[in-house]
Amino acid sequence: MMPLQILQPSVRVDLATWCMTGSDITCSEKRLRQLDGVFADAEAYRRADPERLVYSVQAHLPVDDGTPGGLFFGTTTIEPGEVGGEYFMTRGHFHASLDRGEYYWGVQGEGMLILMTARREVWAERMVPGSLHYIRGGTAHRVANIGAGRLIFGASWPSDAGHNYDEISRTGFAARLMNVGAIPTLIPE
Ligand code: PAN
Ligand code: ZN
Repeated sequence: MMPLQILQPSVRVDLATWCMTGSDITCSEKRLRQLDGVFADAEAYRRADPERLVYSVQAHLPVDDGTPGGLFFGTTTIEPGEVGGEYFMTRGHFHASLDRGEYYWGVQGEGMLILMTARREVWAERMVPGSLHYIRGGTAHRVANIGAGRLIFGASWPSDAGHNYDEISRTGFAARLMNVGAIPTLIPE
C-alpha cells in the first residue's frame, strides 16, 4: 500500500512573539497619520509625529475574504504610547456581517479590550498574557495598550465576517479609555 502524504506545517507561529511565517500571510501597519479622527485631542494629534507606528497586524488568510465557513487568524502588536492622555489603540470595528463573533487572547503586555453593543453600551475587559476574550456577534471591539511595553494579542474570526469601519469612524465608541493619574479610566463621551 502507498503511504499517505505527511506535510510539514505551512505556517509557523513564534510562541514568544506570535509572529507568523509561511504561506497566505499579510502584514499591515497603522501609523499616526493613518489614524486621523481616532483620538479625541485633535491638538495633541496634530503635534505628534505622523510617522510614529501605532500598531501592526499580521493575518493568516487561507481562504478569500467573504468565504462562508472559513476562519482567519491574526496577531496585533500595539506600541506603547498616548495621544492627549488617550492610550494607543486600534481603530475598532463592528463586523460587516454583524452577527459574526471573534476570539481575542492576550499574549504579551497589558491591554484593555473595549466593547460596545449596537445600542452603544460600552464596557472593557483587562487583557493580560493568557486572557481569553470571546467577542459576541453584534459587538464592536477595539484594544488599547495600557502598559509601558508592547501589547501583543491574537485573534480568530470567521472569513465571512468583514469589517465595518465606517460606523465607528462616524459615531465613535460611546466611551474613551484615558490615562487619569496612571489609572486607565473609561470615560463616557
Ligand atoms: C483584528 C483587528 C486588528 C486591528 O484582527 O482587525 O486587531 O484592529 P482594527 O481592524 O480595528 O484596525 C480583528 O478584530 N479582526 O476581525
Ligand atoms: Zn474583528
